[in-house]
Amino acid sequence: MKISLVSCRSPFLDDDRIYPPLGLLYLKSAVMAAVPDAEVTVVDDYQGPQEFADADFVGVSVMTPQRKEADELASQIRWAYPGKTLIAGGPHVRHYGRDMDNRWDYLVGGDGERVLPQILRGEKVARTTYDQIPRQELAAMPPPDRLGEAGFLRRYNYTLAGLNSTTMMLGRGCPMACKFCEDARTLTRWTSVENAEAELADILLLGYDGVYLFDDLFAINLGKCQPYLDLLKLSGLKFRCNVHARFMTDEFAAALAKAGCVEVAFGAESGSQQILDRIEKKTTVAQNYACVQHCKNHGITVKAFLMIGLPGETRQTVADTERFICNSGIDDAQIAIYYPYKGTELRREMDEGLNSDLAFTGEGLGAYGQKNCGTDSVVRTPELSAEDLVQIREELIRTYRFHSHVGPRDHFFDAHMAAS
Ligand code: B12
Ligand code: SF4
Repeated sequence: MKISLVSCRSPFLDDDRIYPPLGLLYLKSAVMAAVPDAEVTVVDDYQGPQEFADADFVGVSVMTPQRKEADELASQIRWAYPGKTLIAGGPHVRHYGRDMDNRWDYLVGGDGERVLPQILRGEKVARTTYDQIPRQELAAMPPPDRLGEAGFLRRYNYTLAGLNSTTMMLGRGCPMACKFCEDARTLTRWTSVENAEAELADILLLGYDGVYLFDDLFAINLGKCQPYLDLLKLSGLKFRCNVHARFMTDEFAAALAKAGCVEVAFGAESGSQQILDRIEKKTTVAQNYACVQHCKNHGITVKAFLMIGLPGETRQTVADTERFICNSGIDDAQIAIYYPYKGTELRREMDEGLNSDLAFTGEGLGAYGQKNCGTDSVVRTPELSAEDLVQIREELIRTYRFHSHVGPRDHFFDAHMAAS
C-alpha cells in the first residue's frame, strides 16, 4: 500500500522552502506506526499527476492560499487515475472544507494522526471528518520522521542567528481567545518530555545548530516550560520561540536566555489599547513595551508581529502602533494587514453582520504575506479603505526597513500573527 503525502507549492511566497511542512512528517510517523506495511512518500514538488501514478492514496496538506492548487491537483489526479483515494487535510480543510472540490474522497480537519491510518486500513471514516487527539494520546504519538526525511529537510533553509536551523513543536493549541486568531481557545497539548528529548537528538544528529519552536505559545508558564528548557540547554542548540507579553517577566526571560534562547517573537499586534481590547488580546500596551525590555535585558533579539486593519483602525491608532515601533526597542517586526480567516471570531462577527467597525471585501488569495512584500488587503474600517491600508503598510515598511521585510530572502512571512 503506497501513500504520497503532498505539501502544495506556494508560488506566491518569495521562498516556500524555509520552514518544512512538519505536519506531514508527523503524519508519516503516525502511518508507519499504525500501518506498518504502508510505504509513505513525502512530496513538495510535482510536475503533474503522473508523479502519483504509483500511489494508492494521495494525501494533500492545504492552507487557504493553496486551495485552488490543491483542488486542481485533485481534479487532474482523478481524471488521470480514477481509482486513487484522494484525501485533503490541513488548516484550510478545518474551516473551509465545505467550499472544497467534490473530487476529494476525504476531507480531514484537525489532527490527522489517527484518521489517516483509519482511512488506509479501510475503516469506516466519514467523508468530512474532524479530529482532536486528547492530551495523553498526542503526547505519546511518535515524533516527526526527521531522520527518514533527512534529504527532504535539507531542501529547507532556515537560519537562526546565522546558524543552520530547523523547526520543532513542543505543543499545540492556545488557551487565549484573541478574536482574530483561528487557533484561539484550542486545547493545549504538550509533546511528552521523552519525545521532545528524542526529537532534539534527531535534530542534533542531522547537524542543525538552531531550532525555532513553532508552538503558538511556548513561553506561557515557566513551570511547565522548565523541563523542556532543561533539555534545550543540554542539547546546546540555540533556539527561537514565541512568547506572550502578558506572561513575560524578567525571570522568564532569564530562564529562556539561560537555556539558549537567542530570539523571541511575540504578537504585539497594535500600539493602540483600544484595538488590543477590541480584539481581546488580553494585553496592555505597557505589557508589550515591558516584554521587549525583559527580553532585551537578557540579550534576546525581539521580533514583534504587528497588524493594521483591525476593527476600528484609524490613522490615530496606526500612529500609536508607529510609536510602539519607534520607542519599544524591538529589533525586527512583521507588519501585516489583518486577514479574516474563517474560524476566527472576527470573521464570524463579520459574516453575521455584527460588525460596524470592520468590513470584509472578499476572499482574495488568502495570504496576508506574499512575494516582494505584497499582501492581500480584504478589509476596511470606517476610516480606512483597503487601499489606504496597503499604502500605510508600505509606508511603514519603507520607513522602518525591518530585516523581515528587506532581508536577502524575505523572512517577512516566516511566522504569523497567530504566533504570539
Ligand atoms: C509553520 C507554519 C507555516 C510555515 C510552514 C507551513 C507548513 N507547510 O507546515 C510557512 C512559513 C511556510 C507558513 C506559511 C503560511 N502560513 Co502558516 N503556519 C505555520 C504554523 C505556525 C505551524 C504549522 C505546523 O507545523 N503545525 C503543526 C502541525 C502538526 O500541524 P499541521 O501542519 O496543521 O498538520 C496537522 C493537521 O493540519 C493535519 N494535516 C495537515 N496536512 C494534512 C494532510 C492530510 C492528508 C491529512 C489527513 C491531515 C493533514 O494533520 C497534521 C498532524 O496533526 C501554523 C500555526 C499552527 N499552530 O499550526 C500556521 C498556519 C498553518 N499558517 C497559516 C497561514 C495563514 C499561513 C500563510 C497564508 C501566511 C501568509 N504568507 O500569508 C502562509 C501560507 C503558505 C502556504 N503554503 O500556503 C494559518 C492557516 C490558516 C488557513 N486557513 O490556512 C495558520 C493556522 C496560522 C494562523 N492561525 O494564522 N506557515
Ligand atoms: S494570537 Fe496567539 S495568543 Fe492569541 S489566540 Fe492566537 S495563538 Fe493564542
